Amino acid sequence: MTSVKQPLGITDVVLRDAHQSILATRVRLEDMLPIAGKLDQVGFWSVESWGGATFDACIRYLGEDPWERIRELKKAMPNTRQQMLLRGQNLLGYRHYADDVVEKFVERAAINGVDVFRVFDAMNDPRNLETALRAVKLQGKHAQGTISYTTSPVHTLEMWVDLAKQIEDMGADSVAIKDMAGILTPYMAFELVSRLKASLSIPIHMQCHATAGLSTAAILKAVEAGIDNVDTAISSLSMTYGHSPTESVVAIFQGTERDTGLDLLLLEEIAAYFREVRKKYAKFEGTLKGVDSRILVAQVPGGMLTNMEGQLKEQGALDKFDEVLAEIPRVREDLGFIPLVTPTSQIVGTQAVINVLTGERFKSITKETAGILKGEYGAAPAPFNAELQQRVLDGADVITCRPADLLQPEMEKLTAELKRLAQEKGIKLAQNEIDDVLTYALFPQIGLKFLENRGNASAFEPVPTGKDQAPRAAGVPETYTVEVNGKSFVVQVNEGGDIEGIKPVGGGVGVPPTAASAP
Ligand code: PYR
Repeated sequence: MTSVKQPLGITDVVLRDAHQSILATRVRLEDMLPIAGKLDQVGFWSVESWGGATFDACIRYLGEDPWERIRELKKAMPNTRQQMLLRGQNLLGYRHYADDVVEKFVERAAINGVDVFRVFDAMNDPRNLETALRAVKLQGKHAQGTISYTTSPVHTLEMWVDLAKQIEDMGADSVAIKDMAGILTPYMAFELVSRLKASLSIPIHMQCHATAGLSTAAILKAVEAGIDNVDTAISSLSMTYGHSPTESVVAIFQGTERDTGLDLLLLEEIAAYFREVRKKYAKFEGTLKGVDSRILVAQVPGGMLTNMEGQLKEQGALDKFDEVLAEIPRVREDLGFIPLVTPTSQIVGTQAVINVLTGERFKSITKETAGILKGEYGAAPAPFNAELQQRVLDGADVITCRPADLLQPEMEKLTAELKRLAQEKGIKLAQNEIDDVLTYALFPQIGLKFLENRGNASAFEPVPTGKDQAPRAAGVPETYTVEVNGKSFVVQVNEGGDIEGIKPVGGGVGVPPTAASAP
């Protein structure tokens, strides 16, 4: 152990990254508020409750106003820092926005309730963090700059330390190591944290995904190296695509000099609550049961594997999965060994699928892949494939400045545009119109659709009940109730689709089991 003696700080991510990773970002505010009071009593360093994909999911699927969500959560947890994940100049979207949008977004997020901003860039280009970090400092909130951890022949400990120092020099209050693929090995975590602690004077935070089975061991070694805070998720919404369980990490350090001081009994009450909530969202569960060891070889985030499986299934090309898996690292190399995290994970994954399905590498190049090669997303850790770059540039100059320097201010134009559209379409804007303008700025199409339908639940996904398409355990027969000539019968159908039995309802047979009883 090093000389760091203060309790290990815990950021619980149950309200954001845990359900983003495990339940397709579908958990609704109505399932968060009943437990917020207990979460507020725990004494977490922070609770991650906003940002990442939740904003998009709120307006696209849930019909929930994301601004309302953070206001309500802040109100319900007055004693706990509310934390968000911000994609640097990409904010919560998939392209770079002008600086005035970034500044206004951070200001409104802070006013609505965000206390800690974890800011990352998918290229690890520190210039893409500058505006957001400065805006957070201006609001007097905690600015956490991020290293998006990855491995490649060009990534060295020196490179990470250098990036972290640049982040510190920008005025960040702390640095986070973000291990989105879950590939940070425990001994590398020890080395990395030791070097960062020796070189930086601001606190170090770490987030590891559990997908490859390394996360809890990485936390242990990071703590031995003196890390200040780590992310975990309440046990009933942890592991697989998510994170190490909060209670396990609390138990590991109980009685040591890094004891978190958190109450396991209180945490168990919270875990029991989310155990039930999880059942309601069962239809959004991924297929992974334990550990996905393919990640250790392919070095890609687990979520990306499931997305690709889906894409290939839709194309009737699931048999090409291994080829795509082999193609991803090659595309990544052509694109300068960029980390794989939103939006680069989607860009590289889609290009790899296209390369395999067309039978010729880069026969067709997506607009986004071309954008990376043109420098629209910033600098990569290594040079791009020169031949490919020349092809997409077609005589134009590559962008070498901070990409957002080329973007004109957008807020004024977007505000006028939304006001005109609101009048035309009869949209009632929020009391703080600027929040609606930002929703529209980030997502012009689905944002506008959301504003048009706000308050009309039928325009969005129905609230899950847990009884809808819940996955059925192997070997458990499905039951249906059918009516024949005014009489109800329970019909049991086995996995092969054959009828196993028919019983009349009533007459001592009992109420038929529902799909919710299947685990
Ligand atoms: C996001 O950008 O949504 C991540 O969770 C990385």
